[in-house]
Amino acid sequence: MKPTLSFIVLLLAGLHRAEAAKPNVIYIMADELGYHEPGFMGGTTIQTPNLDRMAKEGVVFRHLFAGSSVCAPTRCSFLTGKHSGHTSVRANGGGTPLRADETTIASILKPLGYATGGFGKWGCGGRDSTGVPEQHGFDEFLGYYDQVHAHTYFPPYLIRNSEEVPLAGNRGGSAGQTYSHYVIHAAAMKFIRAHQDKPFFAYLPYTPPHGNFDLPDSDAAWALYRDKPWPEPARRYAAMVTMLDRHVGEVLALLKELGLDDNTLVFFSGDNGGADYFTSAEHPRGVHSANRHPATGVEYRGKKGTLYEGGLRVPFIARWPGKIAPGRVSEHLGYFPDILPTVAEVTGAKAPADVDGLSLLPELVGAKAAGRAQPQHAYLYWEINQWTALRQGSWRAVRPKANAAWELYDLAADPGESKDLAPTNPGMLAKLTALAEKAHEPVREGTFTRTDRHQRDQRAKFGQQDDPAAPAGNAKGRKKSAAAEPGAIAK
Ligand SMILES: [Ca+2]
Repeated sequence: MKPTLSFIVLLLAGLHRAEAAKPNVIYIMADELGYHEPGFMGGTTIQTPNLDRMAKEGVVFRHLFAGSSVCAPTRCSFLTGKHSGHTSVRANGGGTPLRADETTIASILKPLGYATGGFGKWGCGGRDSTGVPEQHGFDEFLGYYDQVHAHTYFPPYLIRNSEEVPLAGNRGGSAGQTYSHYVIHAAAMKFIRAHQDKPFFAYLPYTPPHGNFDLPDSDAAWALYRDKPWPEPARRYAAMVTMLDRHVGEVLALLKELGLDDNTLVFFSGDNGGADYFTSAEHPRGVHSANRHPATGVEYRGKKGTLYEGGLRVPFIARWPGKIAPGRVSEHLGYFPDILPTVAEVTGAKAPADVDGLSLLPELVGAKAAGRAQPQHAYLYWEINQWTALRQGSWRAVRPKANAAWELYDLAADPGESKDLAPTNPGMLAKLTALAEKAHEPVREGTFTRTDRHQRDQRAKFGQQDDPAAPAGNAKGRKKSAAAEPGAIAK
């Protein structure tokens, strides 16, 4: 029997509905936000009303660790689902590339028809390398490919799919008229709106509050902190976090406006542990207390760049109305490599067999809805520069230098890693270090076909153009007239 036209129409309508039902995924990653800085994590100095509301509407993970303690390696771990003993980007120089053969969260979603957009700091391959986002599943990526480029919010240009997008009036450093983050956020909002009718993955690795600690005086958030009794960088930092919080609120409001709330899984997290910025005698862990709970005084040792707990703890929220029960706090132990398999399970995409992560779906929606219990990691592993660390349950082995002695901590009794148990528990230490040895593979980085454009992007931090007559930027000089937020916030 030949299928009738009406049957075919019905069939296509059904397929369309099935496709429309595929959930959207948005991942917002702040650059540097400390574990205890947002209000929902105990912070008291910075206002984060939108994140606090998002936390109440979703689940807060207290022990969902970063993939690494600095920008590029943690992004690579996130994107590929691998721990840092298996990743290709373990250096933090700026543009170290993914290999051409690597799979990312975006590239597993492409075959399912997802629109894929990235907006912010890439950090997994400079221009003309094998690591560029448009070769790794992204239809569109706007922002900074190289992290050094991202050290200014007033660069003469951003990059979109490896081509330069000029930003008017910018001279690098703090000098300019077009605040890059406004442009990046507006593009992210536009992407979500443009793809409201098909499934999309929006990856928002936003650059605030990473330094330069810089935002236009005209930003509404600045008025909240302008007169605080802190050094100016600490006030700017706080304002950048509140600005970021406002933009998260705008993303959530847009989902509501478009009727996508119930069909969109939204994550928010930091990218690496807090840096203990703005320390003083009065605030030895920094004005904003990234790694010390302001109320309880419980501290995590270390900070960004180290592999003590403080280098890896990030605030983490997942929100999916109707699927994730609101107001829950999860004690599950996981890390960035878990995101790729989670997104794969949620969307029906195929995760590569060699990822190190475990899907978080049962922990997100409950074992009953997921149809199985949450799998637990045999261990979590990190390495960066000379550091190595491995965690198994509450036990943690860490080695701060290649030739240093391993240290051993029981976090159940000693969350601040203050009592080294290596001398008294050599059996546990030997077990963990044997696992660490096995977890490490030699790094295999991607390659560049040419490096001139990548180097140009690094120079753009200072506003320098290839034209030697172009004005150089002044990292110190703030242009007071800078940048109203484009009314855009894209319609
Ligand atoms: Ca970072």
